[in-house]
Amino acid sequence: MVEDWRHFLLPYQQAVDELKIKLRGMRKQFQDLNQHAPIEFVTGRVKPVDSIKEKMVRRHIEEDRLEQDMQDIAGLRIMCQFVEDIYQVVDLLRKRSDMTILEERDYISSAKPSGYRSYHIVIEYPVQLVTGEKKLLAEIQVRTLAMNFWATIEHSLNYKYQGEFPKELSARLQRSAEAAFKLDNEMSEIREEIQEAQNLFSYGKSNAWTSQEHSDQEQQDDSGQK
Ligand code: 0O2
Ligand code: 0O2
Repeated sequence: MVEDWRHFLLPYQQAVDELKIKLRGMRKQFQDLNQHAPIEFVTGRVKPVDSIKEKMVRRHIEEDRLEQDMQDIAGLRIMCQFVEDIYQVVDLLRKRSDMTILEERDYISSAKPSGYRSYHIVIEYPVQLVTGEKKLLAEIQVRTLAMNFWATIEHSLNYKYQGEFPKELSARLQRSAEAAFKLDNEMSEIREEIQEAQNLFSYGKSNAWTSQEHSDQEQQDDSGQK
């Protein structure tokens, strides 16, 4: 029996916090190199206790097998602009020495029956505790903004219908999943053009910063003279 959930989940919270910083750091490094960042934004959460308990019942997971059999107690989500970015992010994760990839599930090339698309990676991640190192499992979901939009909507509808969607709604969700995927493919087609525009935009922004800093400097110099 897990007597103290707060104590049990503390290492998972540490893993989520650390991984959020590391993954957000990857985005910053691309920006620093003036390169297109394959990561748009990162979220993360520790699965709420009620959801853990519900999944244990649904998946017939015994409490003493929880750490091994529930892979998404620590969950990270990486949102990307383009489908190509997803595979770049996955490649980058494969090369990291601070985590070990145990499983990969590609629901992009083959969507789930619901229409859900995402790339799932299960990692083993070591957290350093005062009692020593603890290796735990975490799930990283990598998806485009369009895939995320669809999954978020479908997830909230799931709360209402408990997965038992009326036929018509289920068909609409599948059609909208296909529409989202079509949008992703269209965006991929014009990816280079979009990225050129984004580079120009960020160049403009960095110039604005330079002139702002320059004008701040000028003001300081001015006030220094006075
Ligand atoms: P709902 O109802 O779940 O959609 P920070 O800036 O890091 O302090 P941030 O980014 O505002 O905080 O939030 P955080 O904690 O990073 O992200 C929390 C949101 O991400 C939650 O949504 C989670 O649902 C969602 N999330 C991220 N990763 C996962 C995952 O792997 N699985 C699931 N199910 N959800 C995930 P909300 O806002 O709580 O609302
Ligand atoms: P939550 O709310 O994220 O905690 P599963 O059978 O789905 O429980 P499995 O097959 O071991 O788990 O892993 P899978 O399918 O690779 O990943 C499960 C997670 O992917 C889910 O977690 C969801 O976050 C997401 N997911 C999978 N299928 C769908 C779907 O059809 N719609 C949406 N919106 N999300 C999906 P949980 O634990 O089910 O929920």
